Amino acid sequence: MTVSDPVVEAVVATVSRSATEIRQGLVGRRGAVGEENPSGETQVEADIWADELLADRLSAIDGVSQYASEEREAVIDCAGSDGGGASAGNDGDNGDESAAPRDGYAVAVDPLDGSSNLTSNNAMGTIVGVYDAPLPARGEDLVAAAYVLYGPITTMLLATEDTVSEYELTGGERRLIREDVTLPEEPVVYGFGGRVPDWTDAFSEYAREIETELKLRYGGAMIGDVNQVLTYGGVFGYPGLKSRSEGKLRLQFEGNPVGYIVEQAGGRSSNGEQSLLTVEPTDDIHERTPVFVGNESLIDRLETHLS
Ligand code: AHM
Ligand code: MG
Repeated sequence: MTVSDPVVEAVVATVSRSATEIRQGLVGRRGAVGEENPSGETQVEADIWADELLADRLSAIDGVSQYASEEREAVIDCAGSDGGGASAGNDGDNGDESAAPRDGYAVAVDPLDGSSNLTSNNAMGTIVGVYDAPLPARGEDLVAAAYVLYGPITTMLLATEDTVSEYELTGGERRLIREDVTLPEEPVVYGFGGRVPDWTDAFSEYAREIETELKLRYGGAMIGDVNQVLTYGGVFGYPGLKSRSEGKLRLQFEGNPVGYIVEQAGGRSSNGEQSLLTVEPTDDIHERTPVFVGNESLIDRLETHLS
């Protein structure tokens, strides 16, 4: 099944093909490189490699005006002045990062979400948001969002304005396995990030309630945990912490795309107060935010606790 918008289809097809390569290329790229990403986290070789691979390919697509990633400081203007694709190396000399964006969609990527799981060989993901607005943009400006889950098999969840679909990715091809993905009505699982002593009292009270009702599933990669919520129903959250009120996850690369997918599947997203999709971004492309996604009733209760 192809997506009706040709630019979105080109982005999705490119990510599908790249995912197979990324999966294979992880072998031998598990080590840290001694660098930090713009959010101050240790990069592994695979983070940089996956970012460069996706930047080269996604920025070359006609109709993609900007590329941004968790692993690079600045947004790349993909067109420059001559309308051609950007040079997308990760060395600070990547494309024209100052020119005004051309018309088209902006693509924001977390190339390897949960890459610290490479050390222990657990699940990871790739997240993509396609925005119809220059970055940083509101979640409401998304026209599509997708994530790849590198689990026992490689799958993709794709949300467009019409529907949410699940695919298996093999040999660069994507095969539809589930149409109209919707959150199950009866929630089963939960997973919350951050250390318990670092949680606020209000969030701790909510978590204590949820613990008595649902089953803990937390794997250290948001995409793995969110995919369980979409499969079984429940709630995933990375809250604001006492030591860092903005939490850990990034609005443009993680919160908005995952919020969009969960909302399109019939659930809710929140920063603790309002839908992530309605949050007005600051001008920091790497802005962090508390992230909560899951069944509507569970997110409503969370907001009551945090208000
Ligand atoms: P990353 O994109 O830099 O890998 O970080 C994001 C990940 C999320 O996938 C996950 O939910 C969270 O960090 C886990 O953090 P923690 O190790 O604090 O539980
Ligand atoms: Mg991430």
